Amino acid sequence: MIRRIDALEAEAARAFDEARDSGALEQSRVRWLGRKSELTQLLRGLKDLPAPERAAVGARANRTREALEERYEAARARLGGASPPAASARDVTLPGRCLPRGHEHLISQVLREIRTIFHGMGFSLAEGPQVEDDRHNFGALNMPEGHPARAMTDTFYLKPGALLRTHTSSVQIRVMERQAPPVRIICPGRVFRNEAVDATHHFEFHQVEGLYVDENVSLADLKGTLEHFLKSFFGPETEIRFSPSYFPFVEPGAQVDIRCFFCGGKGCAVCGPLSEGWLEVLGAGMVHPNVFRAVGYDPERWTGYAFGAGIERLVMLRHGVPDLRVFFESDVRFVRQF
Ligand code: FA5
Repeated sequence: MIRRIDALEAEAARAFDEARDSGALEQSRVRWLGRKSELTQLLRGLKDLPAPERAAVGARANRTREALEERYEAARARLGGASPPAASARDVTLPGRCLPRGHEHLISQVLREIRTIFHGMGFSLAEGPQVEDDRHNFGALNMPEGHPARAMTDTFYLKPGALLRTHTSSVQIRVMERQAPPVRIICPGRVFRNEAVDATHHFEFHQVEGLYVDENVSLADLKGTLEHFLKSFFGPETEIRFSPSYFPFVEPGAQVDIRCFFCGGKGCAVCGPLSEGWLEVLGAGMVHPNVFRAVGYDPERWTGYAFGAGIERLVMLRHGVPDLRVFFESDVRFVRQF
């Protein structure tokens, strides 16, 4: 075995000395000194040798290893190469690997922005359940059983008496039931309607509701609040128009339009030839006395306004998104743009 070690040392030393470049030297290092090299295997097998032989062979093999390591270092210095990297070495000069980062969806960003605008006007946040009962979605909002306005929205019923809320106005009722006036809240949230899906309609979308109840609240307060909101959201130059509309839970009721961004008011495919350059953005009005009665507020003493806006429609207008279906499709090419 000693003879074999001598032969191995001679062969390996020659290979290191004759290496022409660092690639060849590295190959020789792996072959003669690497983990699977004959010398390493031999050192590992020492434990199986009889004791007297083990000492002699071990001493010889270790000397050979040291000699070969020196020979290798000399060859490396001659070729001007770097040592092979240790298993744990890290090259700290390499550029870091970028991990993909997610971010808030545009709808969530806008909901946060809307909350901030209304917080600035003293509104606090209220939330309510998406699965509602008849009273909170319809009855207490002045739409008793059989009221024709119930047909204005197609409702998803889960079972008799349990439905997916069709608007966030249900949260007004829940808040007024548990809180005495004054009330000044916004309620953002998801709503559901059994509607055919197209570029401006979805069966699932977001609304933000607003409600202010106090003594002597007037239509002028409602106008001022909505003007401030719409100018903060769309920009200070935004032109706003109020016109009469009908919702059973307000009297008088109003529709609020803004001047079409796309055509500047001339009339186009977005605002439609009949809208003459105006785009409807929300519904609003003074809270109907029957709503106050339903929640135990005295309509002789308390007055209030309410409004409700569709979030996707607001976002479509501000960001020029022509089809609201993209908000629900989770296509990262769209999501990453905002
Ligand atoms: C309502 O839901 C009333 N609750 C709003 C309200 C609150 C009026 C308080 C008065 C006082 P309306 O059905 O018009 O109203 O819906 C409000 C907004 O939701 C619409 O202006 C529109 O922006 C949006 N919207 C309605 N249907 C859809 C739909 N299918 N897909 C996307 N957005 C919709």
